[in-house]
Amino acid sequence: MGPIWARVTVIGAAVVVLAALIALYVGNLVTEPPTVSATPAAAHEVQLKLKTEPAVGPQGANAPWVSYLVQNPEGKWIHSTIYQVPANSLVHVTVYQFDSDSGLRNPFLSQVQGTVGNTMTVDGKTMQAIPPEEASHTFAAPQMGLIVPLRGVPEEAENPCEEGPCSLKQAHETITFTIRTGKPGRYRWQCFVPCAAGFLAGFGGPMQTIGYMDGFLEVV
Ligand SMILES: [Cu+2]
Repeated sequence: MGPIWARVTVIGAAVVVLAALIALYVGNLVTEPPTVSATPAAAHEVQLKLKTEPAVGPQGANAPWVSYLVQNPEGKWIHSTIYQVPANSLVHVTVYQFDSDSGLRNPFLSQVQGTVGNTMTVDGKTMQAIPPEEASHTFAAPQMGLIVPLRGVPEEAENPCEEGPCSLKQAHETITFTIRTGKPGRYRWQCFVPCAAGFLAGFGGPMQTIGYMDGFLEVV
């Protein structure tokens, strides 16, 4: 093989490797976690069980990142933030909150809005708001007018979970609320608490990555 062909071969190989790397990068950007269905409870009613963990651990690609998880109808916890729920139905949501507070910068978001009755329960007690500084995360879907602030586990709590999978035997807050879905569509939801430890202003990394602090409600 002459020197020109050797050069062409090297350049060709380099182009192939580069194209593969670009494909991998774009693939990672557009890859979504699996869609997890809520669990049927009654006619036009489903149960959606979520949890938040201060670090997702081996369940996620970024072990130190704060994350939501969802329980599938078989009772298994899945690292995803894309939930499928039926249209024109009641969705009974339970969130097991294992993370401590980061605080909300906008106190407006510490009021419950858009749930049935505009209330939630926190450890069995009905509430309409929490002190903004006690918020650990929010479950908010602006398109649906939904905001639910999640109270953090107190600093002094015994047996806190530091890395997932967190067990219900560890310190947590239990938050419940019900939402009424309307017409089918893909509704974005997200956390509004700057909870991304170690990122600029707390808004990088898990705060802008589907599968951690952002996701979709697939209303079908
Ligand atoms: Cu958060």
